[in-house]
Amino acid sequence: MSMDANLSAVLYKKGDLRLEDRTVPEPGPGEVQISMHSVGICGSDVHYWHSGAIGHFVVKNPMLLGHECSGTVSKVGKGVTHLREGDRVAIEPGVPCRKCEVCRNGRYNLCQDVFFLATPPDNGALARYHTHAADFCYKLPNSVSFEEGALIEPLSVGLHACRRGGVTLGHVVVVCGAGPIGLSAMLSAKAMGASVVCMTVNLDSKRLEFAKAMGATHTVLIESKDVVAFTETVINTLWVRPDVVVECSGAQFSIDLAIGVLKPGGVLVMVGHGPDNVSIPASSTIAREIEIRGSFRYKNTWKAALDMVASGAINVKPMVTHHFPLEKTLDAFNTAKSGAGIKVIIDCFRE
Ligand code: NAD
Ligand code: 572
Ligand code: ZN
Repeated sequence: MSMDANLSAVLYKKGDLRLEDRTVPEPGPGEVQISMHSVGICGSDVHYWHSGAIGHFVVKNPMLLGHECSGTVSKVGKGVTHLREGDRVAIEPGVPCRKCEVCRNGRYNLCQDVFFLATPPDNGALARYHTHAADFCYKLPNSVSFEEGALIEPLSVGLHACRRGGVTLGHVVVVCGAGPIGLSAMLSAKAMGASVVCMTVNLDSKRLEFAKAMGATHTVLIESKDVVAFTETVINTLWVRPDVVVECSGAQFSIDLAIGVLKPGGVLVMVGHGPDNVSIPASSTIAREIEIRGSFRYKNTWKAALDMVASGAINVKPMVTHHFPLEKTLDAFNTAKSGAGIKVIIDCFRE
């Protein structure tokens, strides 16, 4: 074996991301070994790298990063029947316990005993090889690239959020935030039948141009701090109040805006993770029976998301703005942190 048989991107502590060779993992029963191909960098990877923690998840021991990924099955563990060597797969990063009440009731994304890639203390998959529960690996249709396979993960966040919001035919939807998650929510809402999808973003007009090019029907740039005036701007842009707002920025301004613009009985889906305590305009929420729903990761989205991408109903490709080889992981992370693009992909295969 060469010196970099399993080159891996390991976060030792805040600001200390290293490339090192690790033992190639062998698949246990029910697992597959995957020769990794594409790994997208998520905001959370950058956050762990730069801050060493997100909320109470603290990097205490060296941890591999990366949870948006795809690759090729290189070995099959005992008992695996639906995959074979050579299959191209997209990986669902969270493997729940399968036994607790929420798992048994089908809301496995809420399992408290989940293994989740690149969430301390669980290692991620930014390496040449990774082993994973085979039933959380999904065969890529021939027409779906590895790159698209990795993007199924952020797309799933948007798809789950729209499902949580009950987005359906003819709905008017506002998505706040035009990063990969907001764009995924916009693409999902359109594919689920929303007739109008408006995106808002703070100051960054480039991101709105991007959103428009990817299919947002309307875009509104937040330039003022006056939420009441801005609420009017959004309603005047749409001519109606939205049925659903999918909040993908985590900003207080955006939550105030969401509740201000929604139609009576409308639904606010909270996806963005900002300050831990945000305030809610109480009277407006109570008197207009606004429903506020949390949205956490995803469940049962991979098959639908892959079908949507394979059929062309959803096009995630424009989101990818940069590629780096695994050896250039630090450059990739610096680019992601700079905000220069939308989605940075690391190619883990050897040239
Ligand atoms: P991102 O930082 O790339 O995008 C956020 C966007 O929001 C940026 O474009 C920013 O300009 C914009 N923004 C900032 N303030 C705003 C405001 N007041 N109004 C509107 N837009 C504003 O991040 P991302 O990768 O797209 O993720 C978005 C959020 O979703 C993050 O908070 C992330 O932690 C969260 N997230 C949640 C889940 C979940 O399961 N709930 C999963 C993945 C990501
Ligand atoms: O793609 C999964 C994902 N989830 C994010 C952020 C980025 N990517 N979430 C926001 C933070 N929460 S958390 O529970 N956490 C740190 C584990 O606060 C998870 C969901
Ligand atoms: Zn993520």
